[in-house]
Amino acid sequence: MASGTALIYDEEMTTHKLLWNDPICDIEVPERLSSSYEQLKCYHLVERCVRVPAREGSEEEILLVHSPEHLEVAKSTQTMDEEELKRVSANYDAFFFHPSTYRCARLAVGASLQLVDSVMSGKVCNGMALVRPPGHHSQRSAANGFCLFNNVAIAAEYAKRKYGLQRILIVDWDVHHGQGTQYIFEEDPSVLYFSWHRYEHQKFWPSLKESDYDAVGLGRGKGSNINLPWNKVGMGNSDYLAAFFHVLLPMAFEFDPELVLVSSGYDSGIGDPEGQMNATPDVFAHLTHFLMQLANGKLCVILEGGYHLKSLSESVCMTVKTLLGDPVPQISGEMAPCLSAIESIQNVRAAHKPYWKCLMYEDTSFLQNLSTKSHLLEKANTNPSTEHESKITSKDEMVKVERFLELHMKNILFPVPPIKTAATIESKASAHLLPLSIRVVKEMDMNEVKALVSAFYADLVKEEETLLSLGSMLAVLDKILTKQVCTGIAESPTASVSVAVALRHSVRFGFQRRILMIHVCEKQQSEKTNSKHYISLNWKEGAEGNDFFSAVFGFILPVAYSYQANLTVIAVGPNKSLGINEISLLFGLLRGLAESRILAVIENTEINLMQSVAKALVGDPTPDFGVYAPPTQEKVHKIKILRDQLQQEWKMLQCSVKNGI
Ligand code: Q9C
Ligand code: ZN
Repeated sequence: MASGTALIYDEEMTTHKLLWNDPICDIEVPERLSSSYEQLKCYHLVERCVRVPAREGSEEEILLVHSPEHLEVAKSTQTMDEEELKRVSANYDAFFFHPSTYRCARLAVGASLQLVDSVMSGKVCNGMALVRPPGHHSQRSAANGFCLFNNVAIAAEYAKRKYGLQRILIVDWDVHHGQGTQYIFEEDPSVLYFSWHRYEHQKFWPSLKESDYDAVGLGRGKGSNINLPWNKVGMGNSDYLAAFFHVLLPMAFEFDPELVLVSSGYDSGIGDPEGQMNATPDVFAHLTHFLMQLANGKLCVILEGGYHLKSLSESVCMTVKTLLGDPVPQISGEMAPCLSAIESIQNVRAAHKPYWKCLMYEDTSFLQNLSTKSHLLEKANTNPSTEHESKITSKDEMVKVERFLELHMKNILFPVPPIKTAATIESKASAHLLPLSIRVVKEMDMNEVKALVSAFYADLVKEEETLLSLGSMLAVLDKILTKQVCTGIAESPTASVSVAVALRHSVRFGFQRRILMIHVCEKQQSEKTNSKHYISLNWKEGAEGNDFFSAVFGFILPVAYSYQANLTVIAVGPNKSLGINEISLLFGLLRGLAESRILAVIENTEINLMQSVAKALVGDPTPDFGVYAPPTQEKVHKIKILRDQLQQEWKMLQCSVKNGI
C-alpha cells in the first residue's frame, strides 16, 4: 500500500510579483510561498516528506480547461514591458502580470499534475503542492482574483483522462468562492465541488448570485456543486467543523470519490485581512484528517490563497504534519457553531435534498415560512449569545491575533512524535496480523492487577481469563496515560468489563479527566451513568449498516467534538450492525480527537477485527465501502430526536434553526 507524503515547491514561483501600485493585488506576495516553506523546514517537516520536483504544465494540459485564446494572451505577456503588462492586467478583475507570470503559472499547473501523478501512481499516499499564482478564480477564458490558470481544475480533468477516474471530489476551503472551478464543472457529475466562502449576502467579492447555496449544478451536474456561503465574518473552528459534519462529509462519503483534491486557501484562517475569520491553524489538521479517510487516502492539497504570512505558514505546517500521519492537535475554544453558520448549513442541506440520499429525510418545512433568499434572513441574526463579534477592526484585535499565533507556535514548535501504537500479544497466532509499527508491551504483573481490580470488581478476581486479559489491557492503557504511545489495542473475553476497568483506572490515574467511551456491542455494560469525568455512547444493537454515516456524522462526531475528550476508549464486542470497514473508519475518524489517544478493546470473539482496527489506529487509510445504501427513515428520525434532545448540551449537534427564531 502507498505510504509517504509528497511535497512540491519550486522557488522560481516566487518571481511572479506586482510591479506597480495596486492596493487590491498587493497582498499576493512571493513571501507567501517562501515563508510557508521556511516554516516547514523549521518544524523539520520538509525532511520527512518525499521531495517531488515541479515541472511546466504543457500547453495541451492547460487546454484541458482553458481556451486557446486565453493561453495565447497569457503567453504573449512574457515579452511585454511594464506599461503593456499593466494594460493587459486591467482587462481582468484583480489580476497582475509580470514577465515571469506565464512561466510561474505553467509551473503551478505542472506542480499540481506532478502531485496527482505521485499519488495516482502509488509513489506516495498524499501530498501538498506550494504554488503561485493560485488557480480557483481562473475561468476558461479569463484570469481573475490573482489566478491565471485553474491548477486544481486542470488537475481534476487530467486525473479523469489519464487515470480514467469517474469520481473526483474538490474541497475548496479558501475563504473566497472558487467561481472559476464552479463554472468549469457545473455540468459535470463526475466532479463534486464543495466551497465555503465569505459571502455576506452577496456583498463580499466576487459578489455573485451563483455563489449562494441554491447553485447546486446544472443539467447532469445537478447536485454536484455545493456552496456554503458564510453570511457573517468571524466564523471559527466550530463553524468549520459543523460544516464538515453536517454538509461536506455525509455527501462526500455518499459520493465515494476515487481522488480528493483540495483548493487549499488559508485566507479562511485567523488573522487574514481578506477573510476576517477566526479559525485557528489546528482546525486545518482536523479538516485534512477527515479528508484522509476518503478515496483510500489519496489526497492532493494544492495551495490557493492565504495573506497573513504567519497564519498561512502555521496552517500549511498543520496540513503537512497531518498528511504525514502525526497526531491531530486538540482544538481550543468553545465548541458551538454560531446561528448564522447554522442557517447557512440548514439552507444548503435543504437545497441539496433532491440529489442526495443522505439528505432524503431532511425536514424542509422551514422553507415555507421563510423566503429562501438570504437578504431577507439578515434580520434573523439576532441571537447575541451565539453570534460572533463583527469585523476585526481595531488595532487591539490585530495585536490579539498576533499574540495568539505566537502562543500557538510554542505549542507546536517541538514536533510531536509520530503516532505509536501499543499492543500485547497473548495469542502468538495473531502476532503476524498486526502492522509492523506496533510496539508490543509486557503485560502487567498479575498481583498488581488483582490489587487494582479487587477494589471495585471483587467478583472478577476469581476469573483467571478475565484477569489475564485485564493485565494486558492495563499495561497498554498505562503506555497511553504516560504518553509513551498514542493508541493501543487489547483483546478481552468481555470488552465491556475491560472498558469499565479501563475507565476506573484512568480516572484514578488522575491525569485523564475527560474520557469518551464508545461501546460498539450488542450487550451494554450495565453501570453507565455519565459523570463529569466521562461520557459514554452506545451503538445500540439493531442499527443497520446503512445508518452508519448518519450516526457517525450526525451524532457521534458532533458529540465527541463538543465534549473535547482527552482519551477515547472504544469497546468492540459482537454486533450484527457494523462491518469491518465501518469499524475501521470509525477508528480512523476518532483518531482526530483527544490528540489521537485511543484505547481499543476488542472482544475475543471478534478477533478477526484486530488487524483492521490496528491498521486504522496506526493511520492506514480506510478500505472502500462499496455501494452506498441509503439510511432508513426510522433511524434518521431517531437520530434527529436525539439531536433535538441533546443539542443544548452538545452544541455541535445543531444543524438547523428551530422554528420561530
Ligand atoms: N474589490 C485568492 O484568494 N479581491 N484570491 C478583489 C475587488 C480579490 C483572492 C477585491 C481577492 C482574490 C486566490
Ligand atoms: Zn482566497
